[in-house]
Amino acid sequence: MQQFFTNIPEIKYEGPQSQNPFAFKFYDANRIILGKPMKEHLPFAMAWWHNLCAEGTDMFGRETADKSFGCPIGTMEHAKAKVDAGFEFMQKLGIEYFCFHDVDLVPEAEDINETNRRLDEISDYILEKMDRTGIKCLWGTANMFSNPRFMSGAGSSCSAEVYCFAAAQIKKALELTVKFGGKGYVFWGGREGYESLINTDVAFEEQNIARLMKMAVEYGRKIGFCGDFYIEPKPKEPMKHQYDFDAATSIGFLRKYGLDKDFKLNIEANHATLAGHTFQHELRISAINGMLGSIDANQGDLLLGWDTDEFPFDIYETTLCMYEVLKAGGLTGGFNFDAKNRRSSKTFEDMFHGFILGMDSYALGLIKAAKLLEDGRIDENLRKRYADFQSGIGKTIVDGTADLCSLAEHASELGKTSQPQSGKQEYLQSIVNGILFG
Ligand code: XLS
Ligand code: CA
Ligand code: CA
Repeated sequence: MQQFFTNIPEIKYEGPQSQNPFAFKFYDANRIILGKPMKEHLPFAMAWWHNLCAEGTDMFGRETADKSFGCPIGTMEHAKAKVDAGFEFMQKLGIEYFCFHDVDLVPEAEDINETNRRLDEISDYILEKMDRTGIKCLWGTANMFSNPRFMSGAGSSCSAEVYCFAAAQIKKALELTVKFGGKGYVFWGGREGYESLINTDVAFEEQNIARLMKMAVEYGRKIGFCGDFYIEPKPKEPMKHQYDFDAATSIGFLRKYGLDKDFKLNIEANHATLAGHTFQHELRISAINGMLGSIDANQGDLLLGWDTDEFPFDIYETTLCMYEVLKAGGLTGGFNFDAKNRRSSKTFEDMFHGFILGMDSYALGLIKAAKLLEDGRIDENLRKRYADFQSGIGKTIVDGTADLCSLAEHASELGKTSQPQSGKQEYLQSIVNGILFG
């Protein structure tokens, strides 16, 4: 087996003072945080597409990074070299999971039967590597957005033939996910949206997407998939408007079509900010609805209106994310680095720097979030803020014994009310700063 990263050492923890570019400063896999090793709090995954396939192209320019791994791109030889490179990469970083789209693994052929044959061949090869290394699959998905046939959507397409191809890809991707023992299966509806309502039957498209998801659940359960299905919300890009706009919209859709028992959400940081929300908001909305499944751990650029998929480095964000995750009792999924190097970060070393940055940022976020919880002042403030509802008239509202008349009578007895107590936002923000930098 060929090795590709021979000049890069195994990445180990050396502590915050280390200046070694190939060492973790905060990610210490076996350090116990709140009774659990860091690596159990943070099941990290490598995204096949960004790390092994993306070569730095953008709308204005061709490849800057060489991901040929010594083989002609578009061949099965190259597909296998990517597997070798991927497993070597994950092992050097101590990453235990990967995520994939069907067409990340092999070059897509003209005929779907040939693509599927290639997928059988590569998945045997991947399975051998998984057995040998203990590396696991976090989730699989079908790419139903790159092929031109999906220009008007997949489950939302106006063509029944295209709908069949979407179904066929989901079927195969589910089979691969089961073959790899994947924990989850993702639906990211990149083309499930519209450009104009003038030519779009929204009601019909929504129903057809739900039908496809139902078929996926039925087939998945039949072939032994017992993990979670996920919707990954995103408001726009590539479509002007995508149906899975945000967590709240996706939860409403899942409940409307009775899919909420089989589905959870895969929340991506960059998609949250594109929707005009904070990452923390999307996590909280998912968590309070019992739908926080997995996370695509990246970061967007707030000055840009598109999906930049950067490696996360904002410690406020990772801290508040981990605060939500800890409060929710952890994830059933994991933290997939759906992140890519910048176009000018084009070397193999840069690939490692991206993951070291991301893993350290999440490790530091975890350490700080645990401190926020142990400190207790934020939780205490929350308890006090709503204490009005623990006794007296407030309690009758919560326990369901109040009605409009009893409440109106209370208001009338009061005549006028005083203002609610202070929200203390700045004080609480200074606690966060104290914990981050104290
Ligand atoms: C694109 C999405 C995509 C999904 C998987 O914006 O993030 O990469 O995670 O299809
Ligand atoms: Ca994603
Ligand atoms: Ca993204």
